[in-house]
Amino acid sequence: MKINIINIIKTENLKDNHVHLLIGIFIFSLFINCNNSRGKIPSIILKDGMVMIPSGDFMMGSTDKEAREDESPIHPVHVDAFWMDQTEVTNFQFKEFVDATGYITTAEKKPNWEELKKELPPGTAKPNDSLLKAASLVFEKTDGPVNLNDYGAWWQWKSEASWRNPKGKGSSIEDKMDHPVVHISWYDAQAYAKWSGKRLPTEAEWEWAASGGVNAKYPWGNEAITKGVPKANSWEGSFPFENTLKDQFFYTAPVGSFKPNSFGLYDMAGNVWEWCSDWYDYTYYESFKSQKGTNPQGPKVSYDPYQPYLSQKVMRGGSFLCNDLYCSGYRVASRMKSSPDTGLQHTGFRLVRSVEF
Ligand SMILES: [Ca+2]
Ligand SMILES: [Ca+2]
Repeated sequence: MKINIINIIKTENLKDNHVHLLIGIFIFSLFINCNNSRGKIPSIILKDGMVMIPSGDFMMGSTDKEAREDESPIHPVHVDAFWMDQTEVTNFQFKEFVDATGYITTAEKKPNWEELKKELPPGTAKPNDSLLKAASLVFEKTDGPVNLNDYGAWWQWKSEASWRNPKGKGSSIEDKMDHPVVHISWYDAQAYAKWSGKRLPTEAEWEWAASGGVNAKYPWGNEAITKGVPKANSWEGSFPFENTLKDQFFYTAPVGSFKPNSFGLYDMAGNVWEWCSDWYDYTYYESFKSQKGTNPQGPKVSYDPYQPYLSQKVMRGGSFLCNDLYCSGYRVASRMKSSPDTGLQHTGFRLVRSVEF
C-alpha cells in the first residue's frame, strides 16, 4: 500500500518539483530424464501440492547483459532441501484462508498517514484524503509508448481493488479461482503462511528452486522468451501499450498453464511476482565476496539507494507485465523489491516448508 500511495504522492509532488515503488496420504513420483550441466535431475516427489526441492550448491546472481548491479557479485550458495508449493497460491486457496479466519488484506484497509509518512522524505505533504482510501494499483495499458520510468502512466489507483476485485469495483474472481491470488501484501502472505503452517521462501531458496538445478538463464533453459512456444505468462509486444497475446493471457493465467521447470515447479517465470522472506539490500551480495553463503536469510535491514526512506522485501520471478524490453523479471537471477504493505495486481506468492530429517 505504501508504494502505491508513495507512487501517487510522487506523481503529485513531481508536479510541484518536490519529491521525486505444496505422504500426507501418498507420494506420487514422476521420473524425468533430463541431462543438464549438473547431471541427472532427481525424481520429482510431490506431497500435498508441494514439490521436494533437493539441497544444492549453486552460483547465485548474474552478470549477463540484462543483469542489474544488485545481482553482483555472483557468489557460491548452499541451501538445504525444502518443500515448495508447485504453483502460486490460488484465489481458491486464499478464499479458504479468508473464510476460515475472516482475514482482511492490506489493500482492503484505509492507509494510516502517520505510518505512511515515516517512509517518505521529510516534509512530504499529506496527500488529498481522496487518495487515503482502501484501494490498490490496477494495470491499465496506455495508448502508445511512454517513458518506462513513469510507473504512474500504467498504474491506476482504484478504490475497492483487492484480491476479491482484481480490476477494482465491479470486477470479480468468480471465473478465476484457479488463477494466482493478487493484490497481496507481504503481510498478507505472512498471515496465510502462519495459518497454513508454511513459510515464505528465502531469496536463495527461491533462486535455487527457479533454476531447477540447471545452470541456465531462465527456468526453462536459455532460449529467449520470444522464441519458440510460449514458456511463461509475460507481456508480448511493446510494453505497456501493445500485447500480441502469443501466450493467450493479458492478465493472470490459471496456475500451471505452462511447462514446469526441472524441479516440477510451475510459473517460476511470469504470471505473478512472488514474495520472499528476505529484506531487500541492493548491496547484499557483496557480503559473500569472501565467504560462501549457507542458507542465507537476507540482510537484517533493507537498503536501496534509489528508495532510501523505504524498507522493502524481495520479490522474484516477474509477472504478466514483464518483457525483455522492460524488466525481464523472469530471468532466474532477476531481483525485485517492494514495500511489505504493498499489494499490486501482478503480485502474489507461493510458500515453502522446511524438510525435517
Ligand atoms: Ca501474457
Ligand atoms: Ca510467478
